[in-house]
Order: sequence, then C-alpha cells, then structure tokens
Amino acid sequence: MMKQGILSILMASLLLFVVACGNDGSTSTNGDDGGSEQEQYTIRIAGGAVGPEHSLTRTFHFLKEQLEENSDGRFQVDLSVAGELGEDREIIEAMQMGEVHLASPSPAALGGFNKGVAILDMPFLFTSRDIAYDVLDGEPGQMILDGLDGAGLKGLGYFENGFRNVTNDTKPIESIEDFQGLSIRTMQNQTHIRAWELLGANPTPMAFGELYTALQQGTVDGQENPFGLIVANKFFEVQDYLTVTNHVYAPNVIITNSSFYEELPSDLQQVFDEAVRDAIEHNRELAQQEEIDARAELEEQGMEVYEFSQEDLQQMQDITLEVYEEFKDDIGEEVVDLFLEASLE
Ligand code: TK8
Repeated sequence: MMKQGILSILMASLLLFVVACGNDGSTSTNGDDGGSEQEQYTIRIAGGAVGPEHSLTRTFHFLKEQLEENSDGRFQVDLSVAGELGEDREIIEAMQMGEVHLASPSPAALGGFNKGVAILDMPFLFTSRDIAYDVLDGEPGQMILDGLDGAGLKGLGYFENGFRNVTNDTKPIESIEDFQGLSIRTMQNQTHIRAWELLGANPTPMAFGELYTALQQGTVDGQENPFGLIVANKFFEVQDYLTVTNHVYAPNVIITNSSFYEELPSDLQQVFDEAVRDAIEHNRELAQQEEIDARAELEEQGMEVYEFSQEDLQQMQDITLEVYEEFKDDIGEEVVDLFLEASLE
C-alpha cells in the first residue's frame, strides 16, 4: 500500500517536472482514457504598470477568463498586473524573448520598434472616441499593427487608455500662458516632448513607474494622463490642480509574440482572436464609464478642476500642429496623411 502511494507521488512529480520544462507555453497532457493528445498552452499576460483597479487591469482579468473558458482549459493564463513585470519597454523585450505572450503597452514604448506607431498619440489627432475607434479599427490602425511584424510582434488591436489631461501642484492652469515654465513629466516620446516645449513648458521624459515619487518629491510640477489613471495610480494624492484639455487620445496597442501565435493550432488561434475582440469591446465600455467616475472621484478627492475654453483649446491645437510637420518624415508621410485624412472624415 505505502509503496503504491510513493509511486503515484513519484509519477505525479515526474509529470510536473515534464510540464515545468516546457517554456514556449505549450504543455501536453493526456485527455481522457481515449489517449487523445490535448496540447495545453500557458499564456503569460503582462498587464503593465497601471493600478489594480484601472480599466486596463480589469480588462486583462476579463481576457483571462475568456481564454480559459472558451478553450475548455487548454489555455492556462498567468496574469501579472500593476507593474509586477515592469514597465512597457521591459515587457515588450520579454515578449520578444517569448517570456510574455500578451500585453498592451502605450505607443510611446513601441516607437523604437516601428516609427509609424508614433502617429497614434499625436496631439489632437482624435477629437472624439467614435473617430478614434473608426480609424484604429480601420485601415490606418491595421497598417500600424502590421508594421510590428518586423519586431517579432503581432499587433492584435487597441485597448483604451483615454483622453489625456493635465495635473500639477504649483498653480491653477486656466489658459495656455499658465504652461510657461512648468516642468511637466512626459512619456519617453519625442513628439510629446516637442509638443510641451512648443507650449512653453519644461517637458521631463520619465518612465511611468517613477512618476508618483517624482510628483511627491517635486522633481516635476505636473504630468498628463487620463482621469482613470490619475485615480488608479493615486496621483491626486500629490497633485492639487486638474485642467481638462483632452489634448491626446491615448490608445494602448495589444500585442503578442508572432511565433507563439503562429504555433498555436488553428482552433486555438480562433479562440485567441475572439477573446481579444470581446476584450476590446468590454474594455471600451469600462474605459468610458471609468472616465465619468474618475472625474467625479478627482473632484471628491479635492482637486481643483479647470476647463480650457474653446479658444484656449484651439490655440493649444494650433501650437502643437507644428509637431506633425517636424515628425512627418520620421513617422512616414504616408502614415501621417492617412491618419489625418481618416480622422477628419
Ligand atoms: C503605463 C503607461 C501609461 C502612460 C504613461 O505603463 O506612461 O503616462 O499613460 O499608460 O504606459
């Protein structure tokens, strides 16, 4: 009897050992007694550095459920959120090495892999969500996704970070002039740095994970992000003033590792694609509601909220238009023209 127990434990640990050896996400288990071979795939999802309550994090939890349920357990999802796997850049590099299989970094972090990506969060490109969805889900958006192939990445679509607005702890920003001399943290994105220079501020590029501390210690006066992130990452604790500018619609680019995807059996590729499509729809609902709830939360948290007038917004748009001219060659004239035409339709 005793001997039988040890044998089964030995067998079990041997099986575990075999499973642990597979790092490309695939494992093999015997199905039922019929002996049919059902490959199992581990999908490692990196949810990025956004807070645990943010709509993006909640979307990844939803995606995990979809992948596991719709594949009858053949997909096993290992989800890391709230910065557990580092910043966007690190996550992309881990994906290129096949260690991460799904993520949705900001365009800024992908710029080094495909120059065209920089068009995605240019100032005032999308003046409404509907226009953003139409263009991103259309030919222009697909062109950018296809452009990631060269980097061993497969672009799958777009989640929503939202419309970016400005916060600071120095003074109310009520008009363009109030940007003068303010040190504003930006993403590590040349077009954003240039836009803030043109507006008279001192842009300070910095990784997202360092932002809260930089605001707390006064290394920078302010930053710009959607309401949802200002709440989820608690920037309201270290910022007093919020100015509504909606100066950039920020999408997040959903990516996977090309070879991981290609090696999936076709029926699981279908499950994977459908789950991502459902998650995009779910994410947009969450993000839209989050924008409303988060703005109310920021007022409840005592932030002083200022709205830019139409004149100030138009002036901000006119000043930052210069960025399109300056980066047209870098991004690619064809890409810039296609997005501008599509976003004006
Ligand atoms: C989160 C960032 C964030 C972005 C930023 O990793 O850096 O300000 O808005 O979403 O990618």
